[in-house]
Amino acid sequence: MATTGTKTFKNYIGGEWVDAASGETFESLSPATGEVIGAFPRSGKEDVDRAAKAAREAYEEWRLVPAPERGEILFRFAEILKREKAELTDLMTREMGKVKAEAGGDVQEAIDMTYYMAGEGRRLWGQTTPSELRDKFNMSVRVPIGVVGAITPWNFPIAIPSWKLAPALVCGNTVILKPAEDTPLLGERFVELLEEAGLPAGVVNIVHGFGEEAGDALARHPDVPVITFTGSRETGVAVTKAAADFLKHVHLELGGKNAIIVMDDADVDLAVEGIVWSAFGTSGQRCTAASRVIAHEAVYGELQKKLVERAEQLRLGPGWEDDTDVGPVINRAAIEKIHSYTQIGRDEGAHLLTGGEVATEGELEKGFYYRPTIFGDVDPQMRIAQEEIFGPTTALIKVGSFDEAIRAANGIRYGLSSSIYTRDVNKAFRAMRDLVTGITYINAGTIGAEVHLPFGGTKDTGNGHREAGQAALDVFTEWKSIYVDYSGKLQKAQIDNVKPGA
Ligand code: UN1
Repeated sequence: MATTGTKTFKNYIGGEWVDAASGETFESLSPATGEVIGAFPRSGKEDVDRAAKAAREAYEEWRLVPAPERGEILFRFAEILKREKAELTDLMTREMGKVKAEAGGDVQEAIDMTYYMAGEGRRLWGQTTPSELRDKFNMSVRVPIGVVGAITPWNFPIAIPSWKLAPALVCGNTVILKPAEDTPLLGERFVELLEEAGLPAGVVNIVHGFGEEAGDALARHPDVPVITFTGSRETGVAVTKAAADFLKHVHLELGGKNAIIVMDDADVDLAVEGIVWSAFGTSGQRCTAASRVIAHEAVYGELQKKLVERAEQLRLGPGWEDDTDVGPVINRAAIEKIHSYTQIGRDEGAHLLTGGEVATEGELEKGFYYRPTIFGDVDPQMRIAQEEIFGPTTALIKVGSFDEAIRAANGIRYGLSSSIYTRDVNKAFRAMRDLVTGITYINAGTIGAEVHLPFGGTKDTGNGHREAGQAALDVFTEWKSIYVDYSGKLQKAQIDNVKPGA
């Protein structure tokens, strides 16, 4: 890996690498070993002020750069990400902890998103439509908004910055990125590579630090009209409140409590594969993770047995080792939270089938490893079936019918992803219609979204916006309607074209 040790990194503001105004730093630790990855500026209001000034100034020129030219810079960035894929993948196994294949997938998602949005530079379609008056031309165009504040999480430390920055930039906005304090080096590499792709100074800026300090200052800054945030529901509410006094556009991507339904006619072995991948991939630290399995009573016993067998075969270890199936969780607080839910599940009377403990054998003791955990006989109302745990824990719920399965799946505050395993086409289509989530999978797990479709959820998962796909453009542009009157005379809409007496 290129950059480990106790090196001190900087913020990037207006094309300069600079320390935080406070001169203070914080450390990024590897969740796999506890080793120090680097030290990063602990930024606050003053740093955000500087970044906002730089981004605001750069905006006045960047918005005038033709969109295809902005797209070409993104295309170069995608090529650079491809070149750096192996290095970023390795770094991700160390700084964030996910296993190599998944870390490679995270980087690939950024490559895909960046190419997709590079192409958008030659689309960014608006509409033309007839006018109700003669000699008049009507159209609508997308216009950039200004400075975007992007507050990104640690669980997809390269992919999610790309989901936010690639569309924001191609649309003509400038950006201040505040990456998660658990993965600052990946955030800094992302911005360094964007700089290499040829973005003018001030178009992208990075301000490191904590949510309550740098993040809060960004959400409150009057010159940052758009905030895009991925993280917990609670922080999403705090961001919304901080931004409210300025009536900012706020895009939120929050929690999930995603369910996989397994019907009596399902291919159970296929479902087991999908559940293991969706519940324990990324150690369950995806918003889309399958933290609930709702199984028809006819297959519940078989499914439970096979799932427990599979979970117990999973090998815990550092993400960079080839035979690791499940990496560490992000930090000490995470392991404590996950373990507290094991106790909550027990106290609620759910049946702990496997896992439920911190793994400490050998080298694992140095990092934050939690055994894949499955609870059986879970009531849909229990806290372990309602609250987001964000760890390798899933809850098995037994139901007697399709309708009961849908009710249980929908009976939560979140609405991100859902899935059903069935070979009955009628049930599949009813599920597609009735599951109240932003994403639904048929005969696949709850994870694996592709970049050219909208990503996001209903209810408390967000506030109605979507990222990825064409939908992302709505977060980073405003519509402007333009009327061109070439009649040479005053024409009054709704009046001149209405016949007397009509
Ligand atoms: C997230 O969990 O925050 O569909 C994003 C998936 C990934 C993205 C997950 N492509 O699981």
